[in-house]
Amino acid sequence: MNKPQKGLPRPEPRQFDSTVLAKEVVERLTYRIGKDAANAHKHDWLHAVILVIRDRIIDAWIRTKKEFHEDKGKRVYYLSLEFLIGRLMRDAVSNMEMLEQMQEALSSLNVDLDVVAELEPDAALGNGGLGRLAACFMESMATVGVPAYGYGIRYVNGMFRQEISDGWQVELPETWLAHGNPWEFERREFSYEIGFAGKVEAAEETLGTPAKMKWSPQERVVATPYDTPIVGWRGNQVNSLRLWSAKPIDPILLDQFNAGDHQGALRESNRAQSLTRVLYPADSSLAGQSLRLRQEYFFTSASLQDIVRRHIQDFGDVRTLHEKASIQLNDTHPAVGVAELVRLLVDVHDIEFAEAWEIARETFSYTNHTLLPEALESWPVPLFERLLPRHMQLVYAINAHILKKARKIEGFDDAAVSAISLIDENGERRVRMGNLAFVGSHKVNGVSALHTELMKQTVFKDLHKLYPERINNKTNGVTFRRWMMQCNPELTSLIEATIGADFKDDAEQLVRLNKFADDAAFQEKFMEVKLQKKIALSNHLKNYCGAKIDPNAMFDIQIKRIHEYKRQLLNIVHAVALYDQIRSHPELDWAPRVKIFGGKAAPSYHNAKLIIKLANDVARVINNDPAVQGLLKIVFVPNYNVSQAERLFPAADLSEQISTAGMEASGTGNMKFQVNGALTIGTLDGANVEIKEHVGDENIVIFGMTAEEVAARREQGYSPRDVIEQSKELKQALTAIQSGTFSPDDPHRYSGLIDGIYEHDWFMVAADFDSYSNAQRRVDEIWSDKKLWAKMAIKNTANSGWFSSDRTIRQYAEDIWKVGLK
Ligand code: 26V
Repeated sequence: MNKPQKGLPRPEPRQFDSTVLAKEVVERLTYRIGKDAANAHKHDWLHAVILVIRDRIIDAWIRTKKEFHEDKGKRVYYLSLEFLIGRLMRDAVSNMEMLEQMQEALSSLNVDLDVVAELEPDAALGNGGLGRLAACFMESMATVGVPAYGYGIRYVNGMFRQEISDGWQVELPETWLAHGNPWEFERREFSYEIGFAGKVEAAEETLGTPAKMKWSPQERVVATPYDTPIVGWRGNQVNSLRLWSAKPIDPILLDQFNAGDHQGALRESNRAQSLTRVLYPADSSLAGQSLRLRQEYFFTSASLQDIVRRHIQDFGDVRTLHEKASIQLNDTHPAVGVAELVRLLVDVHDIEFAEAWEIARETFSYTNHTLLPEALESWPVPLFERLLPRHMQLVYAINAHILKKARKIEGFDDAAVSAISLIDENGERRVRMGNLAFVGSHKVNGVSALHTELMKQTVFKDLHKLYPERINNKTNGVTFRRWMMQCNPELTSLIEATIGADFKDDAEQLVRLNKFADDAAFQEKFMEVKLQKKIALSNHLKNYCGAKIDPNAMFDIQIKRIHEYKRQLLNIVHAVALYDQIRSHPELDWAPRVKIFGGKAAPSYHNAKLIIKLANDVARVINNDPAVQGLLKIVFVPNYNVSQAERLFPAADLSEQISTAGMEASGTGNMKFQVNGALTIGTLDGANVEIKEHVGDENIVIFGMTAEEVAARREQGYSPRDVIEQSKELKQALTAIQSGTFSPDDPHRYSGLIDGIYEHDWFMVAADFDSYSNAQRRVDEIWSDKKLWAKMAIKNTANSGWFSSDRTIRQYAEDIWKVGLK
């Protein structure tokens, strides 16, 4: 429907009816792509459809920009090294409320929208949760009316494509730009120069302390932006995602080239371009790689130069930046921005350090996404100093400023001072990016209630003492447009038929479903939708990876990055134990289960890759054993990504959220399962705690140690060997894996992995095993009572509304950004 727009009337409102759309699609195909309908490939149709939608979005985009310009309000800048967007077409059509008309238009041309939609590559510019959260936030900011810009990197190769070869993960480059990207617009006129290395000298006038300086970089590249429009629900507002690409200053050094030094002439150009070539495919730990620091500084500097340029253009005086701009640092990846903004203010705009520091702190805020020590970024001082000599000076200046303040406070001993220092002096000296982000921000947030408390008690304990008002909680959320309305239109229609359409604008209206939880007719319809989605997934998996699964079995799904703390291993060991039990007691009434796994391992993470191999080895044995046919099946879905996720969440019965308590900052997959009516089996970790509070204790299956118990147990020193000796079920399963039952070709393949459990079991797989196994029995019992299962599933969907990223964004807007909503 063509909505009346407030503000500026459109000169010529575009029409949305299907005959007009069909005509436009053919027109784009002819004049933009140069094909006629008879010769068009499916890709050409996709392209033509995108161009038609894009034009309508552009109308709203231009209007939004104009409104921003006129209202002169505060803007939000979301700086993130990752945006894990997935496909954009369905999101755009559906948010523009053109889905049915476009489907009709295409079918009049004998083209199936679903078929062409499948051809769109995923924009996979992120690793996992942190990147996907940034994508959900971009959509929610456009929906709730936050005037926002996302800033990141336009990687040529995003997250690698995972193939499974003989059960092992193989990484292949993902070339999402191969067919061009119709969503982006290059904006060369907003290019900036970015410097690296070189020397720092006193500036001509050396006013202020510490003084203004002149940095002459040894190396320079150009950052050129590409803008993608991000359209909110009902097309109300369209924000920009601005992604930077690195280009050489001189595209070709012609003289050098003509003089015969072909390689030399191209070297500089290649060096520049390699900056934005590839996303780092790790989600924790980084062995001090300078290319990564270069990427971080490159995109942060470009973004800050752009923000400052826009501010001066609109408001004239850089001193009011903090009143008109709020910059959110998505983890520490853009934390060097704190020093960069101070540099721009002091060295370029002649502001005294003390004032520059105040402006910076008022402008920035920082979100922490992990407490894992290996994922907390820090850079060796020599590397930082060589690459960013001026920033190193400023880090020292900021540090002196902070430590001076701390030393004045009673009870702040040497240990506390050294904990808050921006420089880690234990061993090789390193710059602590978390501390830099913390001191350079007026607000620092965690991503679930538990995670926020743990931040106060652990990594930021002493900084929290110094700045007790700074840490705050903003529990994550997910966009219901993608994670319910687009990926599960069947459920969306059922809900609309039951409680009306209000939930589409306000997810919390879903609570009205609570009163249907006991209604037999509704239960039947709800489970019928679930079955349909399970049939759709089964059909898909058959084509996609040859897996044959029975839609009537319980779909028990764990999909997320592979990491030891997420404990896919616990799930696999449980599968082995279950396999053993079914074979020993074939007479019992087993609930048929399909355990589905999906996820990528960091290429350098040995144990994570071994866990993938183990899942595949165990699958091969179990799936080929007639003794458990129809009762237990294991599937590893290759190349788990946003598009696979959209098929998996709606089809899930059981959501596995089984991290070692205290280690998963929030989780967002847990929310996507809940929205789609899966029951959670989980530990009291991250946002699971809050999911439990919302659905009620009786509608979730919780097991295992709490974060506090895990900490205490680690403190005491724990003997996994004793635990294993006392659990027959666990011992048998571990012994089977260790002795080569699942790896006859290499019987010792898993010795190291299983030895790790016996020797230290850092992730508490053994300690939590019996509790997990009992919880799984409870799941089986619930499954056997179809009405109870349906009721619990409905309660999950009904109480998922609070986990909308619209709620999260409103909280950021109110408590952190202090920005009005439209
Ligand atoms: C760290 C590194 C360091 C090495 C290079 C690449 C790289 C990429 C990402 C990260 C940080 C990963 C942190 C992360 O993804 N945290 C997840 O954030 C989600 C959103 O807040 C949250 O739901 C998950 O629990 C949390 O693990």
